[in-house]
Parts: sequence; C-alpha cells; structure tokens
Amino acid sequence: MAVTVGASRLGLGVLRRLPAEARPLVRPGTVPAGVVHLGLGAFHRAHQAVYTEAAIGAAGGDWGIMAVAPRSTALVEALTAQDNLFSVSSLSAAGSATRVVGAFSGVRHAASDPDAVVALLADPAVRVVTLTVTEKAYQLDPVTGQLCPDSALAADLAGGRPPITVPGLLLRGLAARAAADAGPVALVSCDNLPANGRRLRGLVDQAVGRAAGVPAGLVDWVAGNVTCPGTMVDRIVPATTAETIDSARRALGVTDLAAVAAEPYAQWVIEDDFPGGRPGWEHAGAVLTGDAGPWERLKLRTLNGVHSAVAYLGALAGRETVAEALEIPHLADVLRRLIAEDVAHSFTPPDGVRVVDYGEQVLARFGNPAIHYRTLQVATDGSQKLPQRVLHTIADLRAAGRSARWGALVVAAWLRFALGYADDGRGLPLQDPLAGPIRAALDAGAQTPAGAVDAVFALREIFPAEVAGDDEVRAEVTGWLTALARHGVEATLAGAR
Ligand code: CS2
Repeated sequence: MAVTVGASRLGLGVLRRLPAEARPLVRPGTVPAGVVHLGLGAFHRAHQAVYTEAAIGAAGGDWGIMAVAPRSTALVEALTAQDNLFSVSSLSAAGSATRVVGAFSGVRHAASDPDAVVALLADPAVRVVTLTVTEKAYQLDPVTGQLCPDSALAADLAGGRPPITVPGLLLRGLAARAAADAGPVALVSCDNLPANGRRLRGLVDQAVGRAAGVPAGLVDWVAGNVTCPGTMVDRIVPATTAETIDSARRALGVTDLAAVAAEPYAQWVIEDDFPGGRPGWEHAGAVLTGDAGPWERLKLRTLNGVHSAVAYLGALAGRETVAEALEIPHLADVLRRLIAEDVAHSFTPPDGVRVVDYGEQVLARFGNPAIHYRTLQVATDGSQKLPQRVLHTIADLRAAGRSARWGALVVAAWLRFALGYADDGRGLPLQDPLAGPIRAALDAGAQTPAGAVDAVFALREIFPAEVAGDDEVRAEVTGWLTALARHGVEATLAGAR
C-alpha cells in the first residue's frame, strides 16, 4: 500500500485540533480494559469497537478493549504510534463522516508476545473476550464441527511452548485463568459462522479435552465459568487502502495509518449470556436476545449468500467491485429470485422480518457507490463460506421438497471461479485454505462440467452428504456450470429462467 505520510500523525496530542464531530466519544486512555479482542482487522475496528465505545459513552463501565493482532505487526505499530487511536469513515453517496474511536486501551501482538495475551485472558478485570479471526482460524470442519488441527495447533495442544494459534491462545489463556481463579468470562465469536457461539464452545471444549499439560479440573472449570453467546454481526467494511487513508487525512487533517472506511449501516445481535457482566451495548443500538439464531441465518443466507453470488459472478465477468458487478444486466433480477424463491423458503426469519424486504435493503447496501468492496475479497476462502451461505440453504430447501435452482447457480459460479479463469480468459486467484484439495480434485476430474461437479462434490469438508448425494442438485449445478463455461456470465444471466 503506497501511502504518503505528510501531515502529523493522529494521537492524543492532536485531538483538540480535530473538528468537534470527529473526536472520540470517550476520553481515550482513561477507560481500563474489560474486553480482550482477538483479531485486529478492519471489521472489528468499524464494528465492535464502535459499539463498545458508544456503550461506554452512554452507560459507563470499565470496558476498554485490549486489541490483539494474532499475526500482523503493521497495525500494532501504527496504533501504538497513535496512542491506540484510529478513525472510522462512514461512506455513502450522500457524503462521508469521519470520527476517531477511543475504545482501545492498548494493543498487543500475539505472535511476538503470546505470554502477554495469555496473561490478559487470565486477568480478572477482563470479563469479555471477542473474536474476529475469520472462519478458517477456528480450524473446525465446517460440516461436522470437529476440530481439525493443523501442525501449529497440534503443537499448541501438545504444549511445551507458548501458543501461536487462536484456539491455542484461548486454551492456554483459560487454563491460566482457572489457575488464577480469575472469575467467569464470556467468549464471543463475531465471525460469520453458523451458530458461532456453539461452534466456539465446541472448539474450546475439544481443545481443552485434547490438550496436554492442563490440570484435570479444567474441563469442569470451563463448563462452570465460560459462556459462548452467539452473535450476528453486520457492517460492510472493505479492506483499508491508500485511498482510505488519504480520505481520512482530508477529513481529520492528520495522518491515520489505522483508518477504516465502512458503510453507514451496522447491526449487532447478541445472546445475553455474560456471567462477568458486559458493556451496555444495547445503549449503542445492539439487540440483546435469548437466541441470535434466526438473525444469524437471515444474515448469513441473505446478505452473505448474495454477496458470494455477486462476488463469483462478478469476478468471472471481470468486475472489480461488488457495486460494479451489480450493474451486470439481469444480475439484480437473478439475485431477487435467489432471495425470494430459495433463501426465503429455507428458514424461519426473526419475528416481524420479511426476507424479501431485508434482501432489498441488502441489494441497496451492495450498490453503495462509495464502498469499493472487491469481488476478489469476498471470493476468498469459499470452502469456509459456502456451507453456511449457500449449502445449508440448499439442504433445507431440498429437505422441504423444494428445488434449489438459484442456490445451484451460486455453487456453479464458485466452481467456475475455482477452475481459475474469468470469461475473458484472465486468471483468477484461488485463495482458500483448501486450495490444494480443490485443485487436486479438479485436476483429476474437470474435463467436463459433470466431471468437475462430481470432483468437488466428493470433498466432504465442503459439501454435506445430503447435498452431495442429491442428483437433482448435481444436475442443476452441472447445467449452470455448462452454461457459464459455454456462454459466460452475461449471456447465462440473460437466459436465466
Ligand atoms: C463478506 C463479509 O468478505 C465477505 O465474505 O461477505 O465480510 C460481509 O461484508 C460482512 O459479513 C458484512 O457484515
């Protein structure tokens, strides 16, 4: 990222020079930490950090965030140099608004100082741990929920050296917390996983059950002291670019190397199960509930499912951003049919919500011309995303005796994307933790569309048995893939019935 550092840097010393509406809602550096967050990406800064700052501003409490970057050092350095301050710009066609967020009490780098992170997790002042670490960091088989440790996690479970993976950090942190008798804690997944609370619980229980070098009573301590409330998180936050930093500089008059840009919209639904207390997030607009499941299915299947559809079809058609892809003739009509004919019939939405209305709002958000969300960004990690975004929709429709025509189109678009070439012949990157097995399957069987479908349907880590074994779904996906390969995205959409 080429960035010019001209103006002075964001930091406590320049806050008084900022326009009043751009200043933090709390006095930075004065709120003791009560939350640890794992995963310092743009999404956390524009979502949970913003909600938590507003909650502290409205309801008080020692809920400052200690933000932990698992691997990357760049942000830790940028934030440290900026007294833990960063800005969030809300962008829309109507204009932009930039504000500095003062929710961070400090930042840590897990890879270089894992012991500091373990100590934080064992600190009695910390009662909430939130996570945005992406689907793959959980190392759970998306179909079965079983822990599938890579070599780094296997070494973390064996112990003998400080942990380096997210499950390893949680495991050793909880063991240290139990040993210190530091009180109960809520672990809150804010990743786009189905039943993310239950998944995280499964991860923790499996890690504790398999770990070497932990006290015998840890399983019971975790059962009695750790909760994993489920959540639905939503805000479209593209990766930060040089343009993000330039526009923050124009708004603030100082340089912010940790700046984030996001759409104005945000939503957070949280199951209210916090044994050690929590920030007053409801004062910041979050919905506290007993069951986030219906909200989560609504969001994963409608917003994320449609996002993936636009991403794969858009990338194949050579469109760089989601908003540009939405301009492909007939795509919006096809997406409306995906929502109305497939997604809406696959689950029961939250009371009072109509899936097609929610879907219209989603399409309007995707069309926000000020948000440059790259199709290739959404297209990453398809193996981790497809199950909850599309395959569960297909499985539920089929179980109800319905067809899943438009869901099958999304699977075919992903498959054609994985084959590696756009409609104009340009190469497409397959960034996916399962890229190796996907490529190997396609190399062995991709001579015909039916062969390619058979090859990927055999990947049990991605396709649940009930979808893979369904001949009608197989035929639909093969039909779409044949059309996409022969005619390209635009002609396929034009002829879509
Ligand atoms: C996107 C999500 O990159 C992706 O996979 O679908 O990050 C999406 O922008 C968020 O879930 C919106 O809340």
